[in-house]
Amino acid sequence: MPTPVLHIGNKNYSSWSMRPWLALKWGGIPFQEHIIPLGGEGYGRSEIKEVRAVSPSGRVPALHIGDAVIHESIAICEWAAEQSPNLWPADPIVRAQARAVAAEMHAGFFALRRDMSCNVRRRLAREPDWPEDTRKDLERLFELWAGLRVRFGGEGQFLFGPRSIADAMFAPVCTRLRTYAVKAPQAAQSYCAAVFADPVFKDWEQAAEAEPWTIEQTEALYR
Ligand SMILES: N[C@@H](CCC(=O)N[C@@H](CS)C(=O)NCC(=O)O)C(=O)O
Repeated sequence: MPTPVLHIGNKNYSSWSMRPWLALKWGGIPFQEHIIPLGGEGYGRSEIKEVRAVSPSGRVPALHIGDAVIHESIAICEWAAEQSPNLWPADPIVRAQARAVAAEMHAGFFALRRDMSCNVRRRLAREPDWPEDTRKDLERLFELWAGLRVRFGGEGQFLFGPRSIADAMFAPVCTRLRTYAVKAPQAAQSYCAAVFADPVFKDWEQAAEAEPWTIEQTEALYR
């Protein structure tokens, strides 16, 4: 197999890129990364020229394996799990439940995503007042995480014990809670602390902090 190339956005701003990047690294799958700085002409309309050149949807991430292109973060994570099955829990029913929460993240939490744009390195001093739908997303998130930790966490520190794709899907939500100074219950704080302590996550975070690019509309939020 040719070495896969993962095309991603800026590490500071692209939460969808972080997810498969973590999954590929956690799975020990060799790949090259290619960063396309987001922002500027066509951004927000899936019309960035450099992105369209590598991804049929005009969005990153996109994984190239030879001539094949896999877009959508969850599909790339699933491909990673085919190479490295321990990225999902071993038990089929538990695995289906892990897929359910990964899908819930991929297809949902719209208000949270709308109001808490990913900005890994930023820290607000004070939590903004969230609208009702965002508060509801946060309540669902905290209930979901706490329930998974109690039911499946066992000795491990992650949602299903060891790291899984479910954690890759939620890792950028942890950074959002940190960025926007969200007052989270203890269980959510401990879970995010485990994500932040993960060495692979730290590599992403350090690269995000070192990036030279800024996206003004994201930085302008809550100023
Ligand atoms: N459903 C897609 C979402 C991908 C997505 O929205 N990516 C953003 C960056 S985080 C993007 O490429 N935006 C470019 C644009 O808005 O023009 C996935 O899961 O991969």
